[in-house]
Amino acid sequence: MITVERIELFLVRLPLVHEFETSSHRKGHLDHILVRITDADGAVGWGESASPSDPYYCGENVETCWLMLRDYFGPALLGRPWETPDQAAACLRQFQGNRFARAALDIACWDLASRRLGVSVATALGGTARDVPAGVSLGIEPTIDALLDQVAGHVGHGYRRVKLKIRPGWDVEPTRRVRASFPDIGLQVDANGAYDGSQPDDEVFARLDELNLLMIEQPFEETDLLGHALLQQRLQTPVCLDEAITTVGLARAALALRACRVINIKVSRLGGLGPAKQVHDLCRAHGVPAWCGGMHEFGVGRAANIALASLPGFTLPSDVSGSDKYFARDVVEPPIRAVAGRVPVPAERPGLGHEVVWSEVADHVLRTAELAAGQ
Ligand code: OSB
Ligand code: MG
Repeated sequence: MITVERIELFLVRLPLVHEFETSSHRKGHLDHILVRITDADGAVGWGESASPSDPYYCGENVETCWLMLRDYFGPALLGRPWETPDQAAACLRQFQGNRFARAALDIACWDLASRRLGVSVATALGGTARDVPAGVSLGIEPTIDALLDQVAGHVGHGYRRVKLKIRPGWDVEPTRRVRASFPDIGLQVDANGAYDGSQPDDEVFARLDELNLLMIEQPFEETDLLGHALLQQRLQTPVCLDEAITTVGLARAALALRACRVINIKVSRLGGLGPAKQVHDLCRAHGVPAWCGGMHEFGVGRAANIALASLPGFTLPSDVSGSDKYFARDVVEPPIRAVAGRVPVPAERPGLGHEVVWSEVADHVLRTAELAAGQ
């Protein structure tokens, strides 16, 4: 049995090497919460909450995550014995929602439990791939030429799949120009819900449908399964859902309603590796292609994404680029890097397979908190 006796929270700020703009906002640095758990034998596990600082992508933000971890999730896990990460997750079952916060502790429990067994998280999950195909997600740029430069840089670096952020007014033309300049890459777009779901006949979609895209991700808002189903009926291009799939039940509903033909599986959005694996298993059982999405994770969360993406149902390239795309310095060693567009899975190393470098955390930490059993 494993009993977590200490939980430390670290709010860490890393600057981005290149500003990132989506349909909703622009950012130059990221504040994520790193979590370190220590059990009664002194074994340690790390997790990350990759919640954005502001509630544009989802209802959570970094302060709600801090509060949930400090006042609810942390105290509910402390001092409660468990054997598997699924049992650890069950300690938080009485609480609703707040999945980005939940994911941090879930990842830390997977890391700690796998380290104790001397296996990697990838192996503990049932992952088999030795490396995973990685794609880059590119933000909205000031000009189409600047976007073309970004695509050229990443394709030159070996990436073979590119995702473009779109919004009304920045959609068909930039996508068409990228397609024309890079006819052979895997290309897809992500709207983060910026279009009006009552208009599935918007001609933008018919025009995007002609550009040989791998998918159109989350065109409408989070809860609009019907709008996505009506759009999917009109398109050859698969609709992919991201924000909409916050639970295993919603994944089941989306597939039953034919609201999408692809699912973006995110550890953070689903509240941990356990539920993310369940959505993976569902997609696999239905023959629905899946891929692993990202939230600009630091090395801890990124390593968890890579472990997940090593499962056999991830048949499309994932948003698991090398962390050098985002950060000059990351918090783990060895650094996470793509080689010829693929990221290696550290399947032979215990736990997440990338060790947290304490000095990097210390150099970038904004705030800490510590919870101990019996306090
Ligand atoms: O919608 O997939 C998204 C980043 C932050 C918030 C939402 C999204 C993204 C990305 C980046 O697209 C994916 C990555 O981590 O590389
Ligand atoms: Mg997305």
